[in-house]
Amino acid sequence: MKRTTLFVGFSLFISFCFVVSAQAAVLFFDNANPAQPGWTTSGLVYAGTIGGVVSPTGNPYGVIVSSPLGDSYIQRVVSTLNYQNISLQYYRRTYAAESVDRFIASWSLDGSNWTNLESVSPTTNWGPVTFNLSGLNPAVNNSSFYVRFKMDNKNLVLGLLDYGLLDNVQVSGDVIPEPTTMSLLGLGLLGVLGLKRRK
Ligand SMILES: [Ca+2]
Ligand SMILES: [Ca+2]
Repeated sequence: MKRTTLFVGFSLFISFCFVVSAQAAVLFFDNANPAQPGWTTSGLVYAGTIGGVVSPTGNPYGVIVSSPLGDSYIQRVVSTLNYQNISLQYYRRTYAAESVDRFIASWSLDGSNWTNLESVSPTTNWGPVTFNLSGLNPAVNNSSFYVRFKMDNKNLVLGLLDYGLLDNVQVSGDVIPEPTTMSLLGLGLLGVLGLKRRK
């Protein structure tokens, strides 16, 4: 009985170590400055400020400027290789947009087919917003998971610009357990079960 308790305790300890080692790691983080490596843009995107708006995480931030003549966006690839339970967080708001306009965040596997994460009306609320992508298979263990942030200018009055403001984009995830770690854990559990059966 005492030995069984000891083994169960040991097994729980191993499981605990395993869980601790699976804590979230930051895979990507920056303030949406298109000059930093990895970002690509379309239209006009710059790192700075607009209209005296201050970011809760500090200036500058990414400013996505769309006009009735064309929308602007900023996008990048994030590698989630060897990671699962992916989550995406960022701060965002709009400036000088009309009620029909939208700030759109989306993901893609190939950079051409996009699925929206959110499409929000003009807002002065920075967030942050967080998307738990643990149920989204394409986001898991993928060397080329795309994210894109776009200001969708739907108001066709010429001369009116819309601004999407974006800051502190962060992708995080948990390390996918090594098969050997899982095997050792499994063997440990089998050992405990075997001991129990022998009693
Ligand atoms: Ca910032
Ligand atoms: Ca507009």
